[in-house]
Amino acid sequence: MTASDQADPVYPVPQRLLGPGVPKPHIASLDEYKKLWEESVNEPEKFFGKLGNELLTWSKPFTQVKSGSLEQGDVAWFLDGELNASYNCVDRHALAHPDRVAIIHEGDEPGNVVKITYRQLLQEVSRLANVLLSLDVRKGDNVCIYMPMIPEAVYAMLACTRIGALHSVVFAGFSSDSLRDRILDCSAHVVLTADEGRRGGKNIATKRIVDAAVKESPCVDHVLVCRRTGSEVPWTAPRDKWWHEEIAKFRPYCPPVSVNAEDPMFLLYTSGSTGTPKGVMHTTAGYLLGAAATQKYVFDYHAEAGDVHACMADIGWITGHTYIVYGPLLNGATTVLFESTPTYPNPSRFWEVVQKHKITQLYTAPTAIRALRRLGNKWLEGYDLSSLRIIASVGEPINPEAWEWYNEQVGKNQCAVIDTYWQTETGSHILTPLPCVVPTKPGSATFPFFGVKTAILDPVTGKELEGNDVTGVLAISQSWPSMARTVYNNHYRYLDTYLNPYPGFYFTGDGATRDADGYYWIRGRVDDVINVSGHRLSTAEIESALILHHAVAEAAVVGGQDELTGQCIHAFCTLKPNVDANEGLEKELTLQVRKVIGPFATPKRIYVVGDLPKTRSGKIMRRILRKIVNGESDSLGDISTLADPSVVQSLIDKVKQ
Ligand code: 6R9
Repeated sequence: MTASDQADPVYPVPQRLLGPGVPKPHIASLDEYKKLWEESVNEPEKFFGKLGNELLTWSKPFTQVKSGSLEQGDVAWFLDGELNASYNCVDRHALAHPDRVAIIHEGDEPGNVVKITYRQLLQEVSRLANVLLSLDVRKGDNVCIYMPMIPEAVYAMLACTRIGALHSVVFAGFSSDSLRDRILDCSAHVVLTADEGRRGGKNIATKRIVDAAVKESPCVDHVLVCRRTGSEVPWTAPRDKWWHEEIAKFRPYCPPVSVNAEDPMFLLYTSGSTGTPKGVMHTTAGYLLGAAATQKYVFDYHAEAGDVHACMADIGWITGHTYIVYGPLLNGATTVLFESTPTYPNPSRFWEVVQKHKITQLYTAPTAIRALRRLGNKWLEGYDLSSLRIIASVGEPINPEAWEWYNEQVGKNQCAVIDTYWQTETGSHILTPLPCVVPTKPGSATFPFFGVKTAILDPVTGKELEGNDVTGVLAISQSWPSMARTVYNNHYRYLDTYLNPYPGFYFTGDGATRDADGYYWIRGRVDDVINVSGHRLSTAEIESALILHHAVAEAAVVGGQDELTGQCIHAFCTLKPNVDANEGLEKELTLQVRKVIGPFATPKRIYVVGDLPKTRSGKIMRRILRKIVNGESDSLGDISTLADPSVVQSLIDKVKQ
């Protein structure tokens, strides 16, 4: 069964986005998108040569646009050009419009707002870059950043790239062990952190976690500590240094270091399906161009119109890198840095922030959307959300119910709803509607972005499935500027994970359908695809069916082993508040799946549970559920990255019942 077997509703672009009173869209018609996309994949040299000069400022112009190949794993873009990331994000805007607000910091406590102009940004980044130089950080060195969502975290990233150092931002929710592993893997000798973090009204012992990690990381010489809460923290002199004392020593200008287009820009560790986390490496020009172009076209960002862009992710993830920091700042934007949670001090927080800062683009994750939907519409009442034009989603498939709620309750049917599909490794969006031209289907990430030549492959033969109405694995058949170039110190693993599985293609690891209209539907990680008696089922599809039930808040589906059918379906559901798990509920939910998808999709077991295992960024860890249902609870691997590791035992107990 494919998505196109159902009559998927199609939502036209809201007329309001095309009319007066809103900025004229950068891409104005579907035909224009199609024409440009064709050019971008057929004549990438011409297309990206032009775009590279339009969106980036070069200290030495490039003469060659594209080189290398996916077959050889030696992809390069703009090979002989030189530039500086920090200059592109900061200086050129500080020169052109120094008083424009670059960052709005929305602190954890409502009302705790700080605005930083481009002039200030240049000064702060420069001071810190000078501090890094004084700590012996040089071009090509790796610097670890483990910080809360405060402006200094952004300064830290830009200070690194200003002097050609690589940042490795580690999400400040990781345990000290995970942090240690990431510090050791790239031999960082400087760690930037804060005394404490602050989130949802609680203090987080950031510096203590760093202390524990650094204790086992002999490579670290210096820990620079920013004062966030002012609480007493343990101190190890001379290793530890106060941020404010160090920056006071230096002038507020540091010349940017020109780097080669292909010089590494940053590392970002990401979990693979096996083994230790991989240090995904992005290089400078290609990454910057992907970030700049998607920010401009996918968010239809208009700095001149005073757009305010709010990406609610954490800077510790790729979404924060590309759409809080680099994409917006490259476009001279005003970007919101949100320190809190969607529900602190109450579930109106997002809407209060949208209203207060007149946000034009809102970017969040399906998990947040579902959580807010579950808490009820009353939390949106009375808030003026009319500044919004584009509301976007990322990180996992968005189920149509959550999509519709987002569209109706948040967008008031007047906004483009943008489901953006991409990965740490892709650097920037690869499948996404362009907001003012692509009619959307809830749950589909629609079409490829410029330069991305998508292919659906038969997972077994690797053969490309041509035409529409096909399902297989999603791959990309030629390089695009912002793709990751290697895994740090492990190019073999890079080839093995992404380029060797299907020679000549970049393999995403996701299953996908291209429906009868050419729309792409992400089916989840290939290892999340369940094959029951020869029927290929997407976990996302079953989850979507379950969530249609009035009692269900969230659902996670995994494949179990089954002697008869090969695999079978195990479904975990949490309920909406004030709904009780009555005796017949599990049966009702089974019927629900049968009704929505078909009898072949009948789950073998349905568990109504209190909570699901989630990462702190909100992704459901199906890997853990899969192990639990398959009797492998003794080899769950690292669960310290879960938002609440205690969930695991209750699930084990439940499955045993
Ligand atoms: C940006 C980000 C990547 C994986 C990816 C896929 C899933 C992301 C999605 C989506 C369906 C979307 N994913 N966006 N699935 N629809 N719009 O999340 O990067 O953390 O590396 O995760 O997330 O499975 O392969 P990352």
